[in-house]
Amino acid sequence: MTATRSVLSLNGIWSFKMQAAGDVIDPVAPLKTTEVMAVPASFSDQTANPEIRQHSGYFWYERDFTVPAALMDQRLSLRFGSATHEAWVFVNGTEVGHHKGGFTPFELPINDTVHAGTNRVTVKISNLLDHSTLPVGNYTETKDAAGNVIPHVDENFDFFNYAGLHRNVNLMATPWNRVEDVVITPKIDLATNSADVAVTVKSTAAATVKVTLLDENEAIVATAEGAENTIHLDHIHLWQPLNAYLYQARVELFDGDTLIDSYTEPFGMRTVAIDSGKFLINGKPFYFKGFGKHEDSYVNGRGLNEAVNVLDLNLLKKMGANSFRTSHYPYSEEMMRLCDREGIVVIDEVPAVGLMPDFNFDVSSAFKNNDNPFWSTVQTQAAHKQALEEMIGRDKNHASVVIWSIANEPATFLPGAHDYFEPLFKLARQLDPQDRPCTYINIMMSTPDRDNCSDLADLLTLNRYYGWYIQTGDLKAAAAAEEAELRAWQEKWPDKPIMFTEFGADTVAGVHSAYNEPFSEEYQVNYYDMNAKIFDKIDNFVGEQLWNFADFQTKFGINRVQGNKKGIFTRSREPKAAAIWLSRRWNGIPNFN
Ligand code: BDP
Repeated sequence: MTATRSVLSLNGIWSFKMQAAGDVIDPVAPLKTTEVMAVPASFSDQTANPEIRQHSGYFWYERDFTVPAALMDQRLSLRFGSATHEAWVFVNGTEVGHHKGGFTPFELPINDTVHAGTNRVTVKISNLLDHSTLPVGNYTETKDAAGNVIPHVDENFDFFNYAGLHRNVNLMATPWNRVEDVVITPKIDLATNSADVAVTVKSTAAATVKVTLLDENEAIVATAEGAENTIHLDHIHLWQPLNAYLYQARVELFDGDTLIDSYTEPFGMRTVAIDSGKFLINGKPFYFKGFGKHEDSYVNGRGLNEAVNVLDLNLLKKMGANSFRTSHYPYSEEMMRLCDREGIVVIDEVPAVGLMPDFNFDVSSAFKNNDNPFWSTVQTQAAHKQALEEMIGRDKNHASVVIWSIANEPATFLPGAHDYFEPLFKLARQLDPQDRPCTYINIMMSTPDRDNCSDLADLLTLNRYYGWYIQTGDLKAAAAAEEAELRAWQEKWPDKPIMFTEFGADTVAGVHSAYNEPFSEEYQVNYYDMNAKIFDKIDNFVGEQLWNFADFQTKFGINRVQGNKKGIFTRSREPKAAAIWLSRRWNGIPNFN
């Protein structure tokens, strides 16, 4: 919402219908249903009907909305924070657009289909995934007695395939000639405490562009005119981890003296660099302490839950942590803005998860799997490019984002991985105006001798489960194997920083053991203690992001008891013993060393 823009929320209660086999649904007529669902949220955990929760296929959402007559001469659009995984949108029965990719926003113009007063929006959603989508799902079909196709998706990843209108839905009214994008790239000189801030304004029509930079007290620190500016600032305030400072760029379009459009974008000033095995933020070696997370909470599922976001960051800070990874997809815009504001350091990840032949917990089978033709058969390249464009396009100005993660645990130990990833790294680097480091999150089978892609990444971000999936319960053997591997990586790439982006042990809160038994709270504490002792011995080790912040929901399976229990908090955010142990460790480690 700005002086020239109106945003009206369409959140709330929508009508809902699961499309069962053989159902024909035509959005020309209102949806025939008595079911309702709250938006934003996953539908999955709002229903009491297991058939709806477990259904693979199509779902329909619908509601009425009012367009005030006063807005009718503006450009009207519907904006979805995300619709998971694919959506077709109809207004008063006419299709106004489509978007595929469940974790990034899209906006659809609707002037031709609305009138002042009451209108109807209908959204058809698909939760189907296959070997051409991100995330990657295993798609199969069967037929019912009447010959109708029944699709089935088996997640090729370890989190429940939540779906629905997960983030805010808004009706937006903007001027026809408007600001389309703002790119803010501060070039900072730490020695003189000054910056040249490049501000590029993309607008839909020629207009006089005015840019005003404001400090945190909303005092004007600079003004400029033109669509491309580099504004010099002295005496800058740096955005620091856990000590954020945010400026604002107010961008205005004028026709003569008349204001046509305005938009305000917050931004922070900080540098990110890699040098001799260190990860530097504002020129100083930063140590990542934090988590792999999920957007996952009771009832809301993967839906936006701002109260949970605030609590999670408060718990994170209380523990002495400073960072997290948006495993395994871009999180809500609201969370990204909150991280900017709270000074939380973020590794931003595309939904490229499941890029491996088949997801199972038998690590040893994959070690034998050396000639699997996975990379010559998978068809995700186009979706992967789109996901990078949309994530970096959305998040490029966030000071909190310091690394782009181009995939989680792809099978980089198989031949063909390098050819698949090389163009994606190139694209990410072209897309990012701030030249942030890029990485992929390395799976434990991709050891230094077997991995095919580590030359592409600016740093080594490893997921390792010594003492859990291998050497289960034997922390002594785990420690030896883990240390040997870390030393091998350091020898292979002496100038690349190394961090763990996952390590963890499933732990059922309340289970105790005098014998250090896996699944007990004692084992989780001892597991982290073992890891910490190794980390502290490795020179280029720049961070520990454990798996996972909290217990989270997964698909059904014999390895999961109502979800993944590697949280150091339960799903309702109560601390397990490891949270107390880790908060002692982390509160004793400075953010910079
Ligand atoms: C890794 C995945 C993560 C899983 C975790 C686990 O990156 O999504 O949840 O291991 O097994 O394979 O707990």
